[in-house]
Amino acid sequence: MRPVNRTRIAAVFLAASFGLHGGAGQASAAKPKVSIKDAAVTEPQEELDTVDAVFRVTLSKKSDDIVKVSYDTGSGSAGPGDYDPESGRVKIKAGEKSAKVKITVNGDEEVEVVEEFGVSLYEPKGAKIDDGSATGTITDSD
Ligand SMILES: [Ca+2]
Ligand SMILES: [Ca+2]
Repeated sequence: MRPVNRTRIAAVFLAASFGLHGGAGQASAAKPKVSIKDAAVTEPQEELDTVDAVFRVTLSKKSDDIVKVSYDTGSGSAGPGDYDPESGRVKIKAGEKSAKVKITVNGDEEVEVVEEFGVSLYEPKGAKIDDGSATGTITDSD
């Protein structure tokens, strides 16, 4: 009878330990979601002038940990020259809800239609991507 009892007690103890561990896992909150918002600028008047298209990268909720996400630009009707293609990694500090990605838009003296380029998010750390693509709109000034 004794061996049987010890086995039962050990099993109950193991189940309790496992239950505690599972509870701690469930208590850790779900990751915030990260999104990038569109940006619109008017092209600078002069050929050598630039303006920043500012894309806001936001979290669905604050995080206790730093959130990092990579970004890359992609040409649409606006091509390199209209803006400076760029990639990088943006950080949102612990306790904050947003950060900015600035893309340089270049002036020229050509008459153009309204043009667009894209910014995409990938490889998030500490968050999941919700809306990972934004459009940058450049309104011509010539
Ligand atoms: Ca242009
Ligand atoms: Ca122009």
